[in-house]
Amino acid sequence: MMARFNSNTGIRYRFSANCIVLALVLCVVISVTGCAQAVKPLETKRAEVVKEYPHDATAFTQGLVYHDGFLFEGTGQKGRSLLRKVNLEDGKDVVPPVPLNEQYFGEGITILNDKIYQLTWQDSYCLIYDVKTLEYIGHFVYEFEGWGLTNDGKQLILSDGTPTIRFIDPETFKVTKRFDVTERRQRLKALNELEWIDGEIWANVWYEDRIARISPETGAVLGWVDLRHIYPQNQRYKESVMNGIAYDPATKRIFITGKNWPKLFEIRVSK
Ligand SMILES: [Ca+2]
Repeated sequence: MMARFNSNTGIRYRFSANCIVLALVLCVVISVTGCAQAVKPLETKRAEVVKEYPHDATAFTQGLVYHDGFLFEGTGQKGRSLLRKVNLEDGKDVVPPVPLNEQYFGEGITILNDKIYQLTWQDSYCLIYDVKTLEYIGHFVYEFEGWGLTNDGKQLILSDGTPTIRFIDPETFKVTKRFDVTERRQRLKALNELEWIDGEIWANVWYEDRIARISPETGAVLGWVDLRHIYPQNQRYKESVMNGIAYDPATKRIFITGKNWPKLFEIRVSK
């Protein structure tokens, strides 16, 4: 009896030991697989140039929008900031540009409900114009820096040069939602010009010729668009960075340009 009892106990011990080893192996496999997924980089799509257009090389582009067949552009620098309505084909002004007060440094623009909204960098004013006449019709004040601006058809969406994106009610001017943009849980710095493209927020990153595609629900980066090959660095000066995204939803054309770039590019990004 004793021998049989000991034998059974030995089998049980060996069986238990085998189970523990198997469980440890499974844990290691799952852990390694999980780590491999965690460090896998997000997809980067390379933009292809479809067509080139002239762009005013004196324009220090801070905001770019396509609306009703024309480009609208906001430019920066104190004493030189403008709001412009531009012909796509030749890059020339359709109407005389609207100068900002000399104390303002113009930033991002967007068009919502027939109004143009134009941020000023550290001046706390969002200027509002009639889209048909470009007449100034009012402003609202905000308590953060103004960099990029777009909208989702209901809310203004604003970047301030940090990872933070704010949604702002265009009637009450109150912040209704905010999040920090993250890539693999790391906060993304220096978000600049914005565009709403097919349910995503696209943001170019200051000093980097690349665009982050951002979830408007979570702030997570969904992927990247690489533009580094479009306007070589050795042909421009330090501040002449990519900074302008516009979208024509009717034809699904995407346009990009930058500060003092002599060209504006229609690009195609593979699905
Ligand atoms: Ca834009």
